Amino acid sequence: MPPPRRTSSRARELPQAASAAPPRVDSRAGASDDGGGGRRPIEIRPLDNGFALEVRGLGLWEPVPEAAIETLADHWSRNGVLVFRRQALSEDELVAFSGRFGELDRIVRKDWQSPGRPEVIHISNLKDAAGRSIGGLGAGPIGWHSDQSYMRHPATGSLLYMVEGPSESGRTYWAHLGRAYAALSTAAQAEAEGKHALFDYHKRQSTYDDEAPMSEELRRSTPVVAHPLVNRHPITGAPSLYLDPTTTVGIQERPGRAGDALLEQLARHAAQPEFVYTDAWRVGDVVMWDNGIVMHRRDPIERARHRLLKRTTLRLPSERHIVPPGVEIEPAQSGDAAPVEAPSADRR
Ligand SMILES: O=C(O)CCC(=O)C(=O)O
Ligand SMILES: [Fe+2]
Repeated sequence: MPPPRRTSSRARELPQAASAAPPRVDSRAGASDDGGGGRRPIEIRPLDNGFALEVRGLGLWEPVPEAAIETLADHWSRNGVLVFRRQALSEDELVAFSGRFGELDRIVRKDWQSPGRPEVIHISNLKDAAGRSIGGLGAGPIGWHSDQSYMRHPATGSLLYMVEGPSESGRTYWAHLGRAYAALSTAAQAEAEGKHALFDYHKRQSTYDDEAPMSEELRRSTPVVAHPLVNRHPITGAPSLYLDPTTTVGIQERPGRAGDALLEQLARHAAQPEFVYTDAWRVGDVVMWDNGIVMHRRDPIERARHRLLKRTTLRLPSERHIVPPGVEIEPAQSGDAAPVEAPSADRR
């Protein structure tokens, strides 16, 4: 396959809503109580690199008017990442806000779940008095991935709320895969089209800090699945790659090295700075992202710094978001998978 074009100019030219940022949106469609009986307008503005949008003027702890939710849902679906600052949320409030955008997913990693709300997981490097992690993902780096890509029916909406943590380390990065696709050469686009990547949670789990070896139960409930490498946005029709180098183990139509090479090339292309949004975390940040059109990664967390984020996971509606359709792959096709059973539940 010819090398992907390194320029991002094409991404900027394309009038595709899923890969182009709005110039500046000042939405008065929804507003929240200003505490004095009045209404504050919400303001939505593009952040660095255009696709991530910062939303100002909403306190997510209070009921957000339906018109504002509709505006946010539309921007989320088209752009992939929404950022809110200086929030202060109970777990009930985090769950209530998240649930306005899709059905909450209850993950089965009991060791990551909040003792108070099973729909919330803790992402943390903290340990309890017995030396056990209070959440998932430890302190190490996490490579580029897409949450739940290894599920046949992935719950593609993720919300992270920063309760406590450093700004100097543990940065998270989101790469827009619609923009990355748009900047590929025509030949590279044709090469990716019609292919299916194979996703294996076993590969991803082995990269985590602070994790026991995979249990038989976990192995059985996460058979290798295949998803299209290119999906189209249900509203705009804009094509987007579906990539997760931490989890993919090949391409169904290109067994062996050839498939691996194509995946590596696409992942390298998509991780170029022009497709990536990052920001230093601040306490009170809420970031919501759509795993159907972005992938993300995290830097390691500095030693001796405490970090706690709270996460919810959503089944985003496929009428509004790309939800990659998956099929389970028999062990013989994927090489090393354990006996296949229908996935009983979802993970991260
Ligand atoms: O710790 C982070 O910043 C990101 C963790 C992550 O990948 C996730 O919550 O899906
Ligand atoms: Fe993640």
